[in-house]
Amino acid sequence: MNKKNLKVLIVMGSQSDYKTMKLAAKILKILGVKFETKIISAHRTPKRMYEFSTTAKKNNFGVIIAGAGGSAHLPGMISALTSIPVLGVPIESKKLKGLDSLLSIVQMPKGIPVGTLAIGDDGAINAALLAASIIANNNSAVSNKLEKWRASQTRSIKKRPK
Ligand code: RP5
Repeated sequence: MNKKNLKVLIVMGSQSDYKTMKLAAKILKILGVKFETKIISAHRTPKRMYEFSTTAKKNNFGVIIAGAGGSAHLPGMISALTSIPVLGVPIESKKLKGLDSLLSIVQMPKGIPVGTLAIGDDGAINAALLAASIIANNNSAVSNKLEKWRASQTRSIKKRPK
């Protein structure tokens, strides 16, 4: 494993999750983090999930961001198959507004962790920022870009409302 060049794997259960998960990709691009995106469904493509999860470490992935909606077992199942940190993004579902996704992802029984972010777009963006922070531990270029991104966000907040 080359710790300096670790990549992020962004996975999602369905094409329909991409409108949210592409926000994670956008942030990683800005921060200069190498990443790949894939559709992997725990229930529709279980063999694909097994294959990617069990080879992710040797393929130099350092963090996995997994977005899933409904009965969202994808992040937990991936975490069961690899010790790479897994960040779960609960997709906002139509019927229950993502509460189903959130509870499925956040309530992992002890032993197999999933770092769970907020429901929907905010969760996808924060998952990317958190993934970048983890990658930044061994990558000074990403660390510098992350510091600059934060400083720019701070500067963008006006002192008074208009
Ligand atoms: C989950 O089912 C996916 O993560 C998605 O959020 C949800 C609905 O999928 P589609 O029916 O839109 O393909 O597996």
